[in-house]
Amino acid sequence: MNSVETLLDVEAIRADFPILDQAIKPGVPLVYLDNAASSQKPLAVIEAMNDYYRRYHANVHRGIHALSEKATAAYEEARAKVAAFINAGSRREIVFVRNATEAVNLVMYSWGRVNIGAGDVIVLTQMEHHANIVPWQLLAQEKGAELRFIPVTEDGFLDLSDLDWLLSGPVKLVGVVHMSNVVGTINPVAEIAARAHAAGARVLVDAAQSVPHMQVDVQALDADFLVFSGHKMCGPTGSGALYGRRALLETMPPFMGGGEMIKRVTLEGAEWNDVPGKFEAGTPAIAEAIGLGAAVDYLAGIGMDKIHAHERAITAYALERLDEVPGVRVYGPADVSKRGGVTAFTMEDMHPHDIAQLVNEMGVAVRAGHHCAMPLHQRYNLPATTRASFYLYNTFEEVDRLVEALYAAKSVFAL
Ligand code: C6P
Repeated sequence: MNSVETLLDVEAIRADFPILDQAIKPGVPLVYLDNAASSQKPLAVIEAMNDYYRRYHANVHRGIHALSEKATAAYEEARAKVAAFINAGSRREIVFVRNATEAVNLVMYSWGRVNIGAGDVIVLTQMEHHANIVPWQLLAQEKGAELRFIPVTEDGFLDLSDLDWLLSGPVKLVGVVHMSNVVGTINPVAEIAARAHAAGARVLVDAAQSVPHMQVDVQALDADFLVFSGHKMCGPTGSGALYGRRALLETMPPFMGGGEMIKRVTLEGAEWNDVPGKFEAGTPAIAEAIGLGAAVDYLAGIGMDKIHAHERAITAYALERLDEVPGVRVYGPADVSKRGGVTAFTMEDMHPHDIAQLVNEMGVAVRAGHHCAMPLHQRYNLPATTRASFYLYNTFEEVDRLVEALYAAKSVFAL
């Protein structure tokens, strides 16, 4: 066993995730390596949500009765936990949303429609997830704005050599993924943000793959907006957050209209609530926010630096073992200090979907496809890849199981 693995006490962590302790069929234990799509949930999160429904379910910010006050306190406490987790200046800078996708759309509809016009420029990267491309394509079509893309090098890094040109002219927004969900690259967001700000642009960071796996500090990154989903970080589906610099959130119009986002309504018009209430129209996902708060407690209790170090060690081991398998090509940086635990690969003469299906027979859950990053796959002339993605509860033995399953899949194809 590797020393970093012992540092984390993975066996104790696995005991917190009952779902991991199962066989997908008799004698075939589950090896869950699809964490970039969605992580599993510890008991602490499941119980926090259960507790809310069993003991104090009520609507928030509306009632003056005991249950509503308790639910409101728990909901707002969850917001404060999320704010502290990413070092936001205040809990008012955290807007609860359903997921990272909704957060990007909120920024696009609210901030983008006011601040981006005909001829303006939006700079994105070739490694963005569709969630940080399609909303901007919609806006560019509506407004007549221009989209520019920072290209990706063969080894999976952003090619910043033409950044000065890309940032020239009326650039209003730079959108960049912190950690790629395909090649795993951790991008130099602080450097890009500094250059974007010098060019007069705002910066939106897609942190859907970084916040769950490493310490993220919105102030150190100097992000104007940062988005992530709860379900990839041990929290429930239907939870997520938009971080927005308070001064920006204050000036932005609402995304949706309805209850709770107003201070006063007359038949003639309405006055908006303070942030973040202005962006949370209607009854929110209360149990999900409380679950996300419990996930933050769980991850912070273990320590993001330890989690990151563990994943780095597992990824280094996976890269080494995958390299032994004839015909396997792994995409992304070879240097594990520059990447996270997302490992996309191809195997000669085998379709990525066939690989995923065959390793599933041996209990190994991986994802195959374009992972909602088609432009990045086009960059490598690939229709799809197979992807193993690791988290705090994965072991070195599970990497061995993946490699054994790949050898078995190869032998099926050789028949
Ligand atoms: N990536 C994957 O398997 P949502 O679906 O809103 O929770 O997250 C969207 C998203 C945005 N940015 C990045 C970098 C992402 O990886 C994802 C989700 C999953 O890679 C599902 S496609």
